[in-house]
Amino acid sequence: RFSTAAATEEPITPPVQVNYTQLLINGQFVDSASGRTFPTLDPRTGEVIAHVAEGDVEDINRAVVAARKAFDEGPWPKMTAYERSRILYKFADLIEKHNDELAALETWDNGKPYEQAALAEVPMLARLMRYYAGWADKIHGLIVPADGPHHVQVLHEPIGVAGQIIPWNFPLLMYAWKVGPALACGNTIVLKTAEQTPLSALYVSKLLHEAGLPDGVLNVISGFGPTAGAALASHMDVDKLAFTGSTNTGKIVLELAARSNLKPVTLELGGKSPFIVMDDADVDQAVELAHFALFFNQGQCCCAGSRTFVHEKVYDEFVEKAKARALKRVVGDPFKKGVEQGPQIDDEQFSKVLRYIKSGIDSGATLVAGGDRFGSKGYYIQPTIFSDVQDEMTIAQEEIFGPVQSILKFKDINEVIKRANASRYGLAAGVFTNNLDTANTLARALRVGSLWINCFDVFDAAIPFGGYKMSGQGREKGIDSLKNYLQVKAVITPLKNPAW
Ligand code: TXE
Repeated sequence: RFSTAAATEEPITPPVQVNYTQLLINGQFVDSASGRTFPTLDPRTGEVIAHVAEGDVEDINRAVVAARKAFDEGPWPKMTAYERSRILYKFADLIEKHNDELAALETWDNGKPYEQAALAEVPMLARLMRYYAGWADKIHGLIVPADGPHHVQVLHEPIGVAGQIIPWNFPLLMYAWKVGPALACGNTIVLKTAEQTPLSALYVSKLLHEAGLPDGVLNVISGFGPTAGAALASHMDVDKLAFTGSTNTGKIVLELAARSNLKPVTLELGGKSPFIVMDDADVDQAVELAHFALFFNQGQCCCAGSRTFVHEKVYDEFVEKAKARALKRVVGDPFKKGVEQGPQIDDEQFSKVLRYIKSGIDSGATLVAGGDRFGSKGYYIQPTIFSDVQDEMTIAQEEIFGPVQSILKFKDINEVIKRANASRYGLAAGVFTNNLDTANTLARALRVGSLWINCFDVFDAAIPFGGYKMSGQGREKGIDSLKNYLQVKAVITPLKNPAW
């Protein structure tokens, strides 16, 4: 029904090979105990890229034994913090050296534009590792002035074996957000990657070992959620769990953690983030930023600005310009230069997004652009826009996780605050205004973990990220992320001669 910016061409051959497909346990690439494998697919075509070892309960057990040994017997937690820091710095250098191979693997397995992976995500991975390398030798406890004649030290110790479960939308960045702080604090790790994107974590973990990481410190298990993931979440010898994924699965892993050994859990879950355009906004700039806030990474961002609230005074102009921008969006083979949008990750997500588009149409929202698959092969979807979206519609309430922008109209700031906050999620929000009072009011009123004023998706290593409400528990990145991986021990000694 609508024209689109680019046609999908025959897929370009990725400039990289798949070298690692086995599980990484105790510093060695090994087959799964069952010998089973599963295919990982190219989202551009649905064709098999490689068969990958399928980890299950027994493999998680083997990996936890290795991580436990590396924690209890060392050398990792017992190395000097400076030595740990140097390994992480060296790792960052190797990431930079292998930037293009890592980016190509990421694009091949995930479908994201190669330029984005090569120019932004892999460099960010190296940056995150340097950030955490810098922390490794600056983590220390306190001496506290307690009442009475006691010398009181508070030690900050690594928590132990960390279980980490990551999703497929930013495989390498999710890896960095989890592995970086855990290693900087001296923990050992069993990481379960997403079944859709197992390849880049195996490759980059090989580099980490080249940088000097001792065996057993980081174990990487490819496999499925209800088997390998659940085994990790419920393992009695895992001391901490960190999870990024859907809110539903977050509830499951939290319950598994509680029912097993009550391991502390950090969760980074779904969102339905508002992006609020005020009436003083430069409409062209607001359209561009709102477009980026939603469509970036094929719309597969937990913090996507997926409820675009536009003030009634600029609403009609905004909708027209948003439509023009969406129709100009370049969709196609993500290895091709200039492509802004590749395919969705897999058939399941592709079908889910198309179902949401149908639900938008059925519920009476106005389809302004897109509305269908793009091309006839792979999991591409047309950049889609709905206007006249109402708060109670499913597309305004549930996480679509695809290239579907929902535009809602509002009249005044108090109304939009109430409506923006009327969500079970609270991950992020965007605000577009030149008025300082408006910006400050919204910054205080919105119940979200990240608020971007006149910008969006600014992800510095030092900025904490996480959610209010059902978007999660705890924070990743920044100084707050270290707390997830530290135990606090109070050591109290009587002072025999308190006068001194
Ligand atoms: O997520 P899951 P899926 C949202 C987004 C998406 C939806 C479903 O809305 O459409 O979730 O995606 C592992 N025990 N997000 O199905 O199931 C799984 O193997 C332990 C938002 O991919 O949450 C994978 O490694 N682990 C999100 C990870 O959990 C289990 C990013 C995420 O998968 C498990 C991705 C179980 N029972 C999807 N079941 C974000 N917050 O960025 C699954 N897993």
